[in-house]
Amino acid sequence: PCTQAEKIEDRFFGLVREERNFDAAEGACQALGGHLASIHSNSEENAINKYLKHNGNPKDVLIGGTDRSSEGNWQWSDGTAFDYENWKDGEPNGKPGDGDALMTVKKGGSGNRVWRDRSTDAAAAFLCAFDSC
Ligand SMILES: [Ca+2]
Ligand SMILES: [Ca+2]
Repeated sequence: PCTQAEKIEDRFFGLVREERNFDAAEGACQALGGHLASIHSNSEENAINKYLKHNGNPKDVLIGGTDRSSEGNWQWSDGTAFDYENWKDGEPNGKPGDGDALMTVKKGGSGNRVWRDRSTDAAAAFLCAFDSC
């Protein structure tokens, strides 16, 4: 995906449209030298959403958030601070162990996206982020 990755702020983001579950997606991003994407601001998310829109705009896109190690304590797989969030109303709502992966999902036809917690077993397209390409 680095070949089609887009530079947004200081990182490169690459969408993979093959559907994988959380661990397989994180492994695939790591094999390419990155991690599943973390998102740290509204402006960054807006730019990411624009990129997704230009690349098929899958309904669900897995990114790197997980609360698997401590229910309700969300962390990014790249180790950066969980300092921004954009949950859909009523989310996260997974039962412990059953809603430990973060997906950004299309919100109506607006092109905006919001976040939902889903099972780490749920497969979806996924977004990797790289410090360099
Ligand atoms: Ca959870
Ligand atoms: Ca949920």
